[in-house]
Amino acid sequence: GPVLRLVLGDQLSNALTGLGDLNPDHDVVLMAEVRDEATYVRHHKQKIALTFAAMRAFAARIADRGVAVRYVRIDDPDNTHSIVGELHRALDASPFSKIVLTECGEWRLAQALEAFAGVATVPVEIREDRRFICSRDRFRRWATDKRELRMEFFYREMRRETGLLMDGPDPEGGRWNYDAENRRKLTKGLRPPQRLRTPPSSLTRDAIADVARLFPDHFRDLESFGWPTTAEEAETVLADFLDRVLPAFGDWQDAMAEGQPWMWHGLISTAINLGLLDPLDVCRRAEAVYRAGAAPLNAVEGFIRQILGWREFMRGVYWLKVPEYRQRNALDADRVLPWFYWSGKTDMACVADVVATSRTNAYAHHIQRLMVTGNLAMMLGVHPDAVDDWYMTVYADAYEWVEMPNTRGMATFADGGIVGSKPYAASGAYINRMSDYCGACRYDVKGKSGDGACPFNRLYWGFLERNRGRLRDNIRLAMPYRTLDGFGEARRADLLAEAERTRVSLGAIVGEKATKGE
Ligand code: DLZ
Repeated sequence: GPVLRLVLGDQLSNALTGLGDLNPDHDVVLMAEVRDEATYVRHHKQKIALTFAAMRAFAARIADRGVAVRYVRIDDPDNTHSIVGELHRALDASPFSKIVLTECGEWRLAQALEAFAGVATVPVEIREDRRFICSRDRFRRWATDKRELRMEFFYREMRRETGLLMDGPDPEGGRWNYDAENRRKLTKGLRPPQRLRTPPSSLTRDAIADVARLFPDHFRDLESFGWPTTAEEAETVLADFLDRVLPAFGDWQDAMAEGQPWMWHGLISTAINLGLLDPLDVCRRAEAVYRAGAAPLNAVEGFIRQILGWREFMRGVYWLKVPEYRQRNALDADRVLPWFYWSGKTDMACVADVVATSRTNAYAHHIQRLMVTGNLAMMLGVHPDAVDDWYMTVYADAYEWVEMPNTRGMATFADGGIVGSKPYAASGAYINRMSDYCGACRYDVKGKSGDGACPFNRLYWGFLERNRGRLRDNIRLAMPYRTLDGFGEARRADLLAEAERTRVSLGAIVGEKATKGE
């Protein structure tokens, strides 16, 4: 009999397992734009417009191939505005012998879909999402006998399994990791290449107009929308990156520059996360550029590590640890998120620039997210729920499975050391080394204390002192704690007080857990 097949907004791939044995003669594909998904956080308007535009284009594509699509638009008067509600409504409208789902990316919605499967009047089959390189089971098997989960060892396993950048049993070039060659600072006058952004199609312009009309209170700007919304558009962005940008990606992977949001980054995370690009294919294509001699190993290895290593590792950790992971607050952080995270109104030049690009582009690159906003939130002691809410809100590529291990794990150490082996706390010296932000900043990056000194410096030692009981035994922090111990008790008390004054003056006070975007 006819099968109803649900395709979610981030499952826009022809190779989706749930579409595998689709019978175009009588099956129906259900896609639904619903308020539950569009408002469970106050997503950046670009994220909603991107999702709706990509969903509509995907639906039109499969309808062209003769597949019946039940497409529920956001302004449909009968819309129940939840995925489960739309499944029920589809079942009421016509008979189906079975429902096929593809396992969903976020625990929140997975719970709802599993509950639905338990009560539905027809059988519900939930299929594995094979768009990832490492299955959840495979990751679980890798993780079982490990005392600690370290990305680097997972990544090597994935390299061996996929054969990516391998030279027989050995890593290409003799080393697994060329990270040390990925830390060049931006030299004066060096400018990143002009980037190819995708001009909105008429379908995308319609979605943008719908979002402007129906989600006026969501976060920030639609004007600069330039994300690919179809597989073809995404392919164009990828091809341009591989051709012109990848060769220098490695060198400046961790560099930051004022007013340069893209640097040499791929700008394909939104497309991969929606299903428009396949991660393994992206890695193989990058490898081919290296094999053709058109990009150096440090660039291609660094790029592949982000996708084959980090992205897969994040997803594996998420599904291994959720839902308990969502409650973790290992450093007992209890402060509100300062308002400048939303407004960008701060004299810290680095933070102002990162918030500005987040507002305008729904994007910031990994070092901006990790070492500026993430590092600051950790040293301020902002409650992890508020930090997660901010990242989920502001970034077009944010899904909880990747956002949470990055934020609660990597950036703020709120997971207590599952993702990273130590907190990535850093003073202004790191930002100064990796960027051009500090030169014109009102704060003095060399200053250690007082109102004119860089707040990252004023927070750093106090952060370690405040968390002495929790972090002192971490061997990777032995050096800084030895330095701190050498300061003596009186100076340590001063540093703690200095950090506390800085937290309060920046607005990180004790209060309600989550603040919401403007
Ligand atoms: C992100 C998103 C948004 C904004 N809207 C929808 C929607 O209206 N319908 C839909 O099916 N999916 C949407 N999504 C993506 C879902 O939130 C995503 O599938 C889940 O979070 C699981 O990863």
